[in-house]
Amino acid sequence: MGRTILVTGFQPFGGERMNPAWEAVKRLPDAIADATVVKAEIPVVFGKAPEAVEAAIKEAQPDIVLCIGQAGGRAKITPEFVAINYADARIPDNDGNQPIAERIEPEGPAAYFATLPVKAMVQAMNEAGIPAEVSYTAGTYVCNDVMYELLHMLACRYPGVRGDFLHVPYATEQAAHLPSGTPSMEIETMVKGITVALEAALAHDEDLAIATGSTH
Ligand code: PCA
Repeated sequence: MGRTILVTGFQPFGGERMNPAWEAVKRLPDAIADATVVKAEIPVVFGKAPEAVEAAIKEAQPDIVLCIGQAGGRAKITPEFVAINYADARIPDNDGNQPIAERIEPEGPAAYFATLPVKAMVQAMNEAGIPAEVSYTAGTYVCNDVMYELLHMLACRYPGVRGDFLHVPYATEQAAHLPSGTPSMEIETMVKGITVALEAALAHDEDLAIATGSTH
């Protein structure tokens, strides 16, 4: 039997009319390599977003889960290496919640590392001509909340399912209304990058030992 990949994308937030994450996710093919791709749009709300991810996991029974969000200001597609047990919101979420300096899971570990092969994913994207790099911070807003809770639920309740979070830049359309020099990417380039990254995730149970780290 073929495998299943669950990919989620966020709704718009922060005054934007679109979220490039969901725009890219909804354009993904319905199959990648041997895997069926299941897509879900999730709210930009602390707590509710990971609940929506878990509901989609129960329904789709995936082998791999990749959640995707917008990181305005980043120039590349960035698979996230680590999620931290900490919520610190600069702006309210879409339900008006604004946690400040809070633990996500009071009894949970300080951090979880991605269980998808982030280095292999970045290498595959770069070889396909798509700007990508590993990120070592998913921030402290709803995306980190989703990544932390995803990896927590996979570790506690869904053994064998691998997961990660990936950030995409602003879409070109968004940058048209933003200050000069704001980095952006075409949605179609994101679609290609996410597809190649998922092919790499399917192909590698273990990550590659290649130098994708930083000098700072
Ligand atoms: N990006 C935000 C939340 C939703 C999204 O797409 C973040 O990086 O936390």
